[in-house]
Amino acid sequence: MDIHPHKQHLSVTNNPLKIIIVGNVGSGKTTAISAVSEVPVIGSEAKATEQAALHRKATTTVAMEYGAIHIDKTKVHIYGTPGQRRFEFMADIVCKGAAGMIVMIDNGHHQPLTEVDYFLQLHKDYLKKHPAIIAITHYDDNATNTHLIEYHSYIRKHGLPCAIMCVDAREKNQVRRVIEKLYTEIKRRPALTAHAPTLTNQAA
Ligand SMILES: Nc1nc2c(ncn2[C@@H]2O[C@H](COP(=O)(O)OP(=O)(O)OP(=O)(O)O)[C@@H](O)[C@H]2O)c(=O)[nH]1
Ligand SMILES: [Mg+2]
Repeated sequence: MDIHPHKQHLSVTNNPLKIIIVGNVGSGKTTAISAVSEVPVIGSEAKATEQAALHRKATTTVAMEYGAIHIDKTKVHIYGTPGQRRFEFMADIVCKGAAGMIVMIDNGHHQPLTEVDYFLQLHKDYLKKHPAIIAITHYDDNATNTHLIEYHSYIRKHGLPCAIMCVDAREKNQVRRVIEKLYTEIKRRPALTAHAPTLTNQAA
């Protein structure tokens, strides 16, 4: 018998949401999920094969990873995707049921705007109906030479309604701020997400 009936009230949550993080190799998708998740992250790291991945680290995501946080009373399931091009066939699979997307871009890449373009093209059908945030990482790196204003000009030129935020994927509070912003965008556009498939799986 439950002698603390109020506990039941506290555990009541809104419908869960799924969001996904896409973006180029080494931008910090795995790091961001590990920094922010309130549950142990389920991952799929393996030795990297593409040269770009080896530039910063020895391992890369080969399937996807899963973490979760709570915002208000909503459980937000976060799915990270592989950045390597050879896994792009998974794009449609990971987008299924997701209410919003974070496109994470490594500003230290030699052509970061081309990377933005690649991911926006890859997910263009999804992005027609769902909100997204472009999260620029590695802004502190010395190699960085593309400035935030250039991302803004690029987005404006292509008529994309995405917010752009700088984030250090290693910093929990910064990652949380990006997810909260996306959450706000999702809540602001209920008509578009209302018909998204119901999320049934709790983990990857
Ligand atoms: N200096 C700096 N390092 C960062 C920043 N964000 C992430 N990193 C580092 O960059 C690396 C990112 O690696 P991952 O998180 O594995 O990148 P990923 O996007 O999951 O890469 P794939 O799975 O290969 O697509 C890690 O070593 C992080 O510590 C940042 O803003 N500045
Ligand atoms: Mg990864």
